[in-house]
Amino acid sequence: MTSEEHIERTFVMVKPDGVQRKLVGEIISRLEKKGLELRALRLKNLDIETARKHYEEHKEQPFYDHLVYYITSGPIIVMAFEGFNAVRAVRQLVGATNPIEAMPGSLRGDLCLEKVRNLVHAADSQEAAQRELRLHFRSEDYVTQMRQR
Ligand code: 3AN
Repeated sequence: MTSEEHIERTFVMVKPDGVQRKLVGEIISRLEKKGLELRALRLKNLDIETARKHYEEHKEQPFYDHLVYYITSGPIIVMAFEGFNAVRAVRQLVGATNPIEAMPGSLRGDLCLEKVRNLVHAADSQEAAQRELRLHFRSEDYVTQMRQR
């Protein structure tokens, strides 16, 4: 392990289009195959207040209201994944915001077309990951690691 590699926890959400299109299994599978470990998971509807907080950094953007409307339109999956450099690793697997620019092989590059309905959200920094994990999970939602034999 180099000094740049460390175990992190990151926040990942399957957006309503991902749940509706039954891509939850595929998304989790790709993250797990990379070597990331699932530590918490919930299927839920997001209330408007939490959605507004989640997208707070975009509140001045013209697409903010639409984003909040969309993210509360149907069930989502919220997850905590753990692993080496998990924040960057997940962002690479998710791909660029605009699916047309996302690399083939990434989730957005392979599986979606639109900017708002772009399948997955993943925290873009360790600070964002901490904030989003706190917003969506309580401490008792996390599982502990497998006991060493
Ligand atoms: P990412 O999800 O790739 O980190 P952000 O954080 O820049 O992207 O934007 C958050 C969300 O806002 C995106 N996932 C996307 O759904 C939406 N979004 C970003 N840019 C636009 C845009 N120009 N028009 C419409 N929706 C956008």
